[in-house]
Order: sequence, then structure tokens, then C-alpha cells
Amino acid sequence: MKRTGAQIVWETLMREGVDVVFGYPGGANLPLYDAMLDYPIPHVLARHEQGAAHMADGFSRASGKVGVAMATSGPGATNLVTGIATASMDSSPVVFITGQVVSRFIGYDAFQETDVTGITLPITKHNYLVTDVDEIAHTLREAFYIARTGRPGPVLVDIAKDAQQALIEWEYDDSPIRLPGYRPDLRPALSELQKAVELIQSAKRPVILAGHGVLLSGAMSELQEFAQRTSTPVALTLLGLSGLPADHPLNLGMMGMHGEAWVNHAIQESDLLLAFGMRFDDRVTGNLKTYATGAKKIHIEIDPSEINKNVRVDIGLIGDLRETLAMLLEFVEPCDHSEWLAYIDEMKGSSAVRDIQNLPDDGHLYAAHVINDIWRYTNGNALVTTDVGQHQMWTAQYYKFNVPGKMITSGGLGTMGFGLPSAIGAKYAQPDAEVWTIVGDGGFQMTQAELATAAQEGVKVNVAIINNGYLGMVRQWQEFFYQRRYSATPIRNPDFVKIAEAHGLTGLRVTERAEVESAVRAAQQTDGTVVIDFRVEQEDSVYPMVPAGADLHNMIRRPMPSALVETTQDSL
Ligand SMILES: Cc1cc2nc3c(=O)[nH]c(=O)nc-3n(C[C@H](O)[C@H](O)[C@H](O)COP(=O)(O)OP(=O)(O)OC[C@H]3O[C@@H](n4cnc5c(N)ncnc54)[C@H](O)[C@@H]3O)c2cc1C
Ligand SMILES: Cc1ncc(C[n+]2csc(CCOP(=O)(O)OP(=O)(O)O)c2C)c(N)n1
Ligand SMILES: [Mg+2]
Repeated sequence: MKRTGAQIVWETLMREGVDVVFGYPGGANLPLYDAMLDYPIPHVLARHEQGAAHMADGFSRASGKVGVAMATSGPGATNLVTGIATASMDSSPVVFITGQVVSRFIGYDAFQETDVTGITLPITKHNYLVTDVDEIAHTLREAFYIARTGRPGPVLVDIAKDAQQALIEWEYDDSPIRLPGYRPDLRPALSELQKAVELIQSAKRPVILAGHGVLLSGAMSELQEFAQRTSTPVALTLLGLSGLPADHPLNLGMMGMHGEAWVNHAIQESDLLLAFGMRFDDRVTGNLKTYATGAKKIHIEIDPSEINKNVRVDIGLIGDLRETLAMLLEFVEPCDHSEWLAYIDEMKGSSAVRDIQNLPDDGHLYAAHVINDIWRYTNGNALVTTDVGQHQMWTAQYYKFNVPGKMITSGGLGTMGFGLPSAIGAKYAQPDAEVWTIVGDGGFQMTQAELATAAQEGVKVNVAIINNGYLGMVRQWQEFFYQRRYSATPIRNPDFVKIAEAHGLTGLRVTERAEVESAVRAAQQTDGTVVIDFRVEQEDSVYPMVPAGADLHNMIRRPMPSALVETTQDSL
């Protein structure tokens, strides 16, 4: 059959099972957008290519499928860059398709030419420049294959305009992808597994460090089975949250810079760390020289380059986490660590960690209260995306994630502006889910134009702006480490209610705790996207905090007395 390159792109996307594409048109991808009209894949017009990239990323994280975003050449492609880097840092599988100038003009500073494969080389798992129509289909198939297999990640395919326009005789070829040298299917050796089993059976104070790999490999039940059988407490990374239900008795909570104090102490005092699909990010370890020095370490990881990258380990098991845990479970015998668990429980103290809802109302509205209330009134079932900053950490601490994959956040790159577009993308993946995005007043303004996308597409997400009048997380660092010299962190905001209304959407404002419930309920009952402006305490800080590069056990604690109950025992 006769097909243009542009038609081949859409037919290949259909064969790959693509549900939705997020993007923005321009000169160099006009043929693609023209052909799109003849194919049934829905397209969501973002208001900025960064928004489209985060939508595709949010879609991917909420669906487990490969997300797709498109942009034109030059400024369209460079606008994607932050979104590509965000997906790359968090191992999110997204295929980016950019239009490129006509191939004979490449290298001549043609109108809207940028070397996008050059620019994105370090932030993609792989990228391609396609100038020949014959290469389009198999390149795209490879791109999807690379994005979703092994350690997932973004892949960019840059297609010259003349290749999109060329007409050829074409048949779809679904022969298996073969990429010499690419090994996404590594398995640990039996001898290494056995060594790991020996360490596991002889440990006295083990801690599991559960990361994003748990969710990416779908190892939730294997993790739970392993933790229960070996009586091992589980600490989670920010991106691993919900890998084990928050209310599971062995779930300790989040580790790291803003992790719970007892979690970090348990890690520092453990004699065996079992790192499951996590990459020992510096927010997680603090000072590497003093990190869990008394612990043997076993690292299960699909990407060999992560083994011994940040933390030297005793055993590295390279393979898919779910499969590797299933293999280990064939050998692992039940263990009893009740003493160790009781010791950690003691560190937790009697104050129920997140039980902050019963505190007296001192007339101030605290972000932690707002987030905890959102958790309560959504019955913990909402799919929550966040932006980056204090509100992100409070969401990690005060929204208890019991359902896997319900927390979507930019961890590695920490991209402000991620919250709203990722929520829109996630809603396409889970149309029946109640989707909330919890954003800061600063970050929201970076991509608030995507409200127009939500309005045009009729997408319903609820936007909770934690409005503290500051770039709060940076202000907190200035408070702690720069003698309260608030340089460029106070932020004057527009009227967010009016912004919502300008888009034909509903805007609400909350200034007191007593109003939180009715606002959340109103958002739930209103058709279309709702924006709630929560006017919270301006100078609150996230505790505990391990200063960057400090020892993991050296945490800054909330000064007492405080309007908020500390999240752990005072005496620690
Ligand atoms: C303001 C701010 C504060 C932060 N504070 C904290 C904090 O206090 N605590 C915290 O934990 N994080 C914090 N973070 C996030 C932190 O920067 C990292 O993003 C996070 O710790 C990474 O978690 P991860 O290693 O589980 O996930 P990723 O970075 O996504 O790594 C996942 C790992 O799993 C591997 N993997 C993928 N698939 C598989 C598979 N199938 N089988 C086996 N392995 C697989 C990957 O190769 C990778 O090594 C913060 C971020 C921000 C922006
Ligand atoms: C694109 C981008 N620019 C700058 C930063 C640095 N940064 C990290 S948190 C933060 C403050 C965020 O402020 P806000 O969105 O109001 O959230 P809050 O911390 O107040 O909850 C800044 C500026 C970033 N993470 N991303
Ligand atoms: Mg703020």
C-alpha cells in the first residue's frame, strides 16, 4: 500500500497501542498533524511543549504504558527538553517525536533548526534522527521497545519534514526487534542469589529500601511477601511510596532528607540493607562516608551501571526486581526480627505519626493539615501528582498512599511545573480516578497555562494550590542556612480564583481549616477542573531535614513547642 512518512508514523503508533498523544504543531511537523486527522488516536493540544512532555510522562506513570509527546523543530523541540530530562531522571518511558527541518537543510542554520538529538543525547535513553522515509516505522518500533524494556526511559525520534512527506510502497513489518549489545533481560546468577540468601537469613537488623523499581517492575506483592516472610521493615524512597501500602505494619515510611527520623535511624543502625529498585540518590543517603557503615548491602537493580555507583554493595543482583524477588522467595526461610521491630517502634514513639488532624485549631492554616485533610476526604484513594517544593514533601509525609502508583512526582530532576500537566496526563490514563494535583504557588505559575488545556479538553483534575506566598523550599534553606536573608523567594501571586474563572473553570479560596472539607467536597462534586487556593501559614518548614551532605542521622527537628505535632518522638 502507498503511505506517506506521516501516515506511517500514525499507523505505527496505532500498532503500538498508543491511546493518546500530547503535543503542539508547527512547520516541521505539519505533515504529521495533517495525517493525524485520518487516524483515531486522540490528540491533546498543550499550551507549551513542556506541558505536553509532562502530560505524556504523567500518562506513562499512571498507566504503566509508554507515553507519547510531539513537537515541532527548533523552539518546539527545545521546549520539550525539561520534560525529557524529568522523564529521564525518574526512568519514565516516553517516546518524543519531533519534526526536523528538510534533510538537505540540516546543518545550514535553517529556519527553526536545532540539533535536538545533540541536545538530548545525555537526557534520553536513546535518540534518532530519521531522514529516510524507509527508516520511520522500524525506528519508531525500536524507540517504543527501548523506552519500555530494561530500565525504562525517554527515547526521542526526530523526523525530517521531507521524510514525513515522502510517499512509498509500505507494509507493516512486525518482526521482533533485535538490537545487538542491548541486554534488557539480564538475570542474576544462582550462586549470587544463594550468597544473598545467606546474608538475609543471618541478619539481625535488616531494612528493605524500596524504590521506584518496585512500581516499575510491578513487584508489589513480591515485596510484601518478602517483607512479611523475613519480618523485615520497609523504608521507601519518594518515588517508591505506595510500593507497600502506607498502613502495612512493616511500612516505616519515607527515608532520606525529609524522611521520618526513625526510618533514617533504622537505616543507620541496620546490619543489612536490601535495596530494591532504588538508586541511592543523594537525597536518600546524605553523607556517603557515614551511610549505614555497619550494614552489609544487597542491591537488586536492572541497570548494571547503578551497582556500586553511589554506595558500594556486598552483593549486586542484576535483573528485573519482580523476577529476582520471586527467585529469592524460592529459597528464603521465615525469620523473626521482633526485637528489632520493637526497637524501631519504640523510636517511633507514641505520637501517631500522621495523626495531626486532631490538633487544636490555632486559627492558622497549615499545609500539612490541608494535605492530611485532602487524604481523609478522598479516602486515600485519589491519584495525586505534585509539583516540587515543600508541599511535595508534605504530600509525601501526610497523604498516606495505600494504592500502588497513586503518587506521581518529579523526584530526580525536581521539576517545578510538573504538577498540573502530569495530573492531566494521568487523568487520561485513569479516567475513572479522582485526580488531584498538589502544587506550590510558585511552581503552579510555571505551567498554569495548562488550565486552558484542561478546559478545552474537558478534563477534570482538582488543583490544590498550597499558597504560602513564598518559593517555600528555597525560603526554608535561606532560613536555615542563609540567616533568613530571603533573596528572591517572596512571591506575589495573581488571584488564583480569578485565573480559574478566566478559563471558565471553578476557583475556590480557603483560609481556615474549617473550610477545607467543604472545599474538597465542592471540588469533588463540580464538573470540570477546580482550583483551590489554600492560603497557608507562610513560614512553615518541612521537618525533619537532613542538611544536604550531612550524616543521615543528623536531622534538623521541628522546634518545640509547635503548633504542629512532630512526626516522631521528641527525644530522638
Ligand atoms: C525537594 C525534593 C526533596 C526530596 N527529598 C527526598 C527524600 O527525603 N527522600 C527520598 O527518598 N527522595 C527524595 N527526593 C527524591 C530523590 O531526589 C530521588 O528522586 C528519589 O530518591 C529516587 O528514588 P528511587 O531511587 O526509588 O527512584 P528512581 O530514581 O526512579 O530509580 C529507580 C531505580 O530502579 C531501577 N529499576 C527500574 N526498573 C527496574 C526493574 N524492573 N527492576 C529492578 N530495578 C529497576 C532503576 O534502574 C533505578 O536505578 C526529593 C526530591 C525533591 C525534588
Ligand atoms: C524549574 C525549577 N526552578 C527552580 C527550582 C528550585 N526550587 C526548588 S523548590 C522551589 C520553591 C518552590 O516554591 P513553590 O512552588 O511555591 O512551592 P513551596 O516550596 O512553597 O511549597 C524552587 C524555586 C526547581 N526545583 N525547578
Ligand atoms: Mg510556595
